[in-house]
Amino acid sequence: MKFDVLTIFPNLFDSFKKESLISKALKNKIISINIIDIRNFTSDKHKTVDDTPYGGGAGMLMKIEPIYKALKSLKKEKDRRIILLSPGGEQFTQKKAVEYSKFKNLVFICGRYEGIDARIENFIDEKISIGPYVLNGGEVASMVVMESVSRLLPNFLGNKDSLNEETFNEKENADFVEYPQFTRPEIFKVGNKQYKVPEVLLSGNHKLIEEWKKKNSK
Ligand code: 6GU
Repeated sequence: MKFDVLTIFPNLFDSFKKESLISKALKNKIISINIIDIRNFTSDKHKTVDDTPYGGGAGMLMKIEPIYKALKSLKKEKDRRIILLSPGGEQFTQKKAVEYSKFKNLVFICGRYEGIDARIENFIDEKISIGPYVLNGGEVASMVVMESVSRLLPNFLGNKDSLNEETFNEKENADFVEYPQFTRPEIFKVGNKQYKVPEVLLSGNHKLIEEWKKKNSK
């Protein structure tokens, strides 16, 4: 899976790429993450990426040409989806993550300022929002989408079981169905309070444990 990310803040992705399972997946070539600085596709000496809206109104808009040129610079993959991250987009879900995981190449356009020149609509496949709230830009949202898609790819997770047992795999808006889990110590003390692990989980009785897990799954 190849991710291309068009952004004016390329450095935001540095630690995302360097840590944990994403860095491992990059090393193992299960994914690649290609960060494209939109500013490199401007043609004026000030490297202008924004301008005021026609007809007036608050704030600035991202200009269309640098984004278009950045898009044009990408190798045209056949199995590719061009996604604009925008608070006004369709809600991103686990079902959507599964759908995306079947592509070879996902291209993310990260909007900033008050938005992007609406003519961008002619050059994208879809608009996605990660939830009903407003972020400063699409960068964090693109990382959310990349992470949820990456972990669905074959060989991304070391332990296959942790994906199979997982709650809302393939299902949309499924309720959280995992049971509470505990690890050492058996008794966690804070002052004179004691927080104990449920007795049954220490019993070694697999039938009772399975029943407890089922009963305590939401
Ligand atoms: Cl994708 N972008 C912005 N700016 N805000 C958001 C969002 C995206 N998803 C939820 N809020």
